[in-house]
Amino acid sequence: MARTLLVCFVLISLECIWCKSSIRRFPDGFQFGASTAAYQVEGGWSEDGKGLSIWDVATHMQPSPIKDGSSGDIAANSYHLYKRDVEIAKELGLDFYRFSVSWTRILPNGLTNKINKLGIAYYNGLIDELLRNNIKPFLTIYHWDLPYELQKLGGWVNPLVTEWFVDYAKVLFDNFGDRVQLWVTINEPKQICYEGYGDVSKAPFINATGIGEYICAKNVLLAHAKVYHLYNDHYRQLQNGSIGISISCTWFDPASDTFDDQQGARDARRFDWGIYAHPIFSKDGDFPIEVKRNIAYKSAEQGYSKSRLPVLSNSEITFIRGSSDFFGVNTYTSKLAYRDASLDEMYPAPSYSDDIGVVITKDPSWPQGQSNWLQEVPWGFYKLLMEIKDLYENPLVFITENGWSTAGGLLDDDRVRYYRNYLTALLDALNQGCNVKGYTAWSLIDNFEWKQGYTEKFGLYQVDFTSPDLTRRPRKSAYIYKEIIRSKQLDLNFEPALEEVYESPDV
Ligand code: GBH
Repeated sequence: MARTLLVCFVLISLECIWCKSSIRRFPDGFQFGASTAAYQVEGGWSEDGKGLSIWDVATHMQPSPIKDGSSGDIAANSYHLYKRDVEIAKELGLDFYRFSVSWTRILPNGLTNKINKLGIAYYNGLIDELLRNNIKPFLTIYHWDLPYELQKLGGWVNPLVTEWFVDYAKVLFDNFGDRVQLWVTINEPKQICYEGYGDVSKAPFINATGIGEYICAKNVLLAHAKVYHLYNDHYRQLQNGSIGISISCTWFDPASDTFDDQQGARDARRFDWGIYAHPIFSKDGDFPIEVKRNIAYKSAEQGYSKSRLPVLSNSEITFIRGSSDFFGVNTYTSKLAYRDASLDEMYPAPSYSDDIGVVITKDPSWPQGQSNWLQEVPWGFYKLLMEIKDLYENPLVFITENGWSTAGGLLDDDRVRYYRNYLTALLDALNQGCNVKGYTAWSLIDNFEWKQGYTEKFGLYQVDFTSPDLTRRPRKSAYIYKEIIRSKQLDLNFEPALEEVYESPDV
């Protein structure tokens, strides 16, 4: 009897190990894609009537704020090579390609007094080429390249930005909505608001933490919701698409299981992505209670007559709540968080970090990417998806970005490992009932990595930035991803023929 039980146990565990670690399937209808963003790949920065964006201005500043002094002036030259990009998407077998539109290619001054026909023509070319190849265009309206003319007026901290954004979006719906059925309004509010207005890690480098990122947050949410309602009220019936927002989500895990650290990690998650997700996806709307509480408390302590976090009125709460057909999750990594009694001296006040009130660390055992901030923590991805399910009544989720950086080279085994482990975590979440309908790799090709210039590579395809034709070549990870998409399953033993990867020596 004991022996029979033992045999049964061994067989069951073996099967579990097999089903968990060897081959697992994605559900029917699950969609795979890859992503880029206009400023990071297009180049053609002043061609055919395009106006200046804040990144054109930032990369031409002296001294340069960019690590390698580079710019997106040419980038991967997708403005001229988009047909090759679509060919790559086809080679990979993608269901969709997520790209963004450059606001100033369409509206050179940011406003609608002048619509640039050549800008419209470029995206028509890209969209039509995708459709000819049976690849769905997934269009991001705003991925960080604000018109410089609008920045002069304050950009995302001027409440009028919601109107500027709506006017711009309308031009896109009018011109592309007959063929585009997947839309993201805004890519990564936190990176726009905190990194651009609170800090100096993204243009326009405003450095007004504790105030700037919160004013921006309210305006971004209202701008997003206005565009959602515009689509909903005036375009959806005819064009029949879906429209959502992409929010960058880091998983913060408590550094210990004390109550304080658990609460601290939760506060960190609410400040990182809850501040944007809660108003849209929670049942009650509004900013998360943890965020409102912390900022109000600190503001009072610091002598402000009211909270530095702007209030959302009841009508604004209602207007924003539910304004998304899906939750676009951009996620790359996780961190550890703990409370520390000596925090008072640690961060300047007021500041975003002081408002959260935690210390952020990482586990040294986590594999490290080429980007400082990027560690591979697949179980953090799983926990993130489970929390989104629990907090927001299991919303429809698209993973709109996920990926790994290297220093370069075609044989990218660590990227392969990252994708496999993150997709395994995704399958685990699907098994727990998470409503994830699609997955997007960042990135289709190597590109301009913002302040890091070309020193960090995220591409499934390598771009040779020294060759005049910006040659694109598949990395090993491209062959692995292609097989995952073809078979709709994750086979951890699949190895592409190395001759295929290695036509010539690695670079
Ligand atoms: C995305 O940003 C962008 O959409 C894309 O343009 C960019 O090229 C790509 O990722 C790669 O960077 O763990 O607390 O230290 C992602 C921005 C910046 C979000 C780092 C997570 C880590 C914060 N990420 N951040 S923390």
